[in-house]
Amino acid sequence: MVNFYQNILQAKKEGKKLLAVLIDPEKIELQNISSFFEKVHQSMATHIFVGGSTDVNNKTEAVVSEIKKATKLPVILFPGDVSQITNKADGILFLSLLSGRNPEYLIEQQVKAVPLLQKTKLEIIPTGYILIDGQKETATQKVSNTKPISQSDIELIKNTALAGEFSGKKAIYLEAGSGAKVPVNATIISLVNDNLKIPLIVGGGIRSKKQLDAAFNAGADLVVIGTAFENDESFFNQLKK
Ligand code: 1GP
Repeated sequence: MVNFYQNILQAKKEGKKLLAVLIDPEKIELQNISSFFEKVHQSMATHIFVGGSTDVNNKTEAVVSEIKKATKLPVILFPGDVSQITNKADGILFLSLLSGRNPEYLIEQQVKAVPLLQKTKLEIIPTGYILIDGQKETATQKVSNTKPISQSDIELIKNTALAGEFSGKKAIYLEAGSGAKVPVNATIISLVNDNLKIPLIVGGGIRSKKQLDAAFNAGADLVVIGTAFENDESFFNQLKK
């Protein structure tokens, strides 16, 4: 069986950068998925993440099934809550919101997920999720009822990431929030990367190749982009292989 986490570790070792396209089931129509993937396949995308803060119409499973028909890229769940778990994907970022102090997203949702996960073969990737201020109140903040860490509180961000690593997380995700005005800045990425041994995922508000390269150059191992692809499919042209 493919071990997606091992592939991420291997890429990190080789300095090969990874790009995940984030698909929010609430924002994509099933009939548009196959044409969307024609563009994805011409781009440098290496992973597909599926998830959103909410999925009121329970579309996740149908969307993942359609994505699996359209691509061989690994499909990893990036769930806002337990309702977004489906065995149709390949793996799951088992997120714990370390920047917040809301037990629901630190441990409650995770406990509720266990009976579901035990019935699946999803590869589980324990991930410390750190919300950072992207100068826009995002859905993640509202739904989780937590405050992001200010980009100026760089020591707190580093210490939170390391607390995640020391407690056994296998990856850290620095998140400015979907549609953030300002992505996580290079100084933060670089400081966290210098201190961390595990892979570093960065996302939120990245809308140009320049911003993508800046995140990679600062030390992100895997960058996640959603909104830029939803709003401007020509963005794929900037990211051609
Ligand atoms: C959100 O990090 C991801 O969880 C992607 O953010 O939609 O702003 O690209 P964008």
